[in-house]
Amino acid sequence: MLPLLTRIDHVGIACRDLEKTAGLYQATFGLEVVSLEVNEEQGVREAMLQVSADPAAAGGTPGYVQLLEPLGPNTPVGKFLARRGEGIHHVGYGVSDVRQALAAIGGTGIRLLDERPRHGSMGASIAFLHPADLAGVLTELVQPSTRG
Ligand code: V0V
Ligand code: CO
Repeated sequence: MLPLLTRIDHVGIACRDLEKTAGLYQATFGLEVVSLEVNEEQGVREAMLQVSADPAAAGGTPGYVQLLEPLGPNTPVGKFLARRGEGIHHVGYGVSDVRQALAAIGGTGIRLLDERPRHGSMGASIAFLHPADLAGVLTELVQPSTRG
């Protein structure tokens, strides 16, 4: 079987205060915010902090820390914060074709939270897999944007 996952794209971290937490990660690790977006469909305000300053050194594509602040209590991240507090919310893996990956993974019986791709950070196409079927980890597939 071909490896479907090409790389670790990001670690998603639920936080209560996006600016404060981004400042903490910047002060502690020197990470820079490279993208700041509101995603209404996902109910979040999110920041991507690039982990490698030199993508070439990381094999061409950097990884990210994604900080997630909920847009309200009745959103995935809002519910997570209420139930568990701040912490790791999901892991995002790179895939070369998210539709193909969904079809292949769906065929194994793992529950797909998205039957078709959604709009993700920085123009990516994303889809989520159910945490209860993957050792308690909410898992995201990320097909990065091909636009510059
Ligand atoms: C909830 N649960 C989780 C979890 N969230 N387990 C592991 N990781 C998480 N992040 C567990 C929770 O502890 C309960 O387990 C159970 O699921 C039901 O909890 P709930 O609060 O009632 O939650 P649900 O069922 O309403 O929704 C949970 C799911 C939902 C995972 C289905 O959050 C979802 O569809 N998430 C996908 C979308 C998303 O998360 N978007 C935000 C990131 P027990 O206690 O019953 O055992 S957006 C993003 O990453 C973007 C835009 C990007 O990267 O570009
Ligand atoms: Co994500």
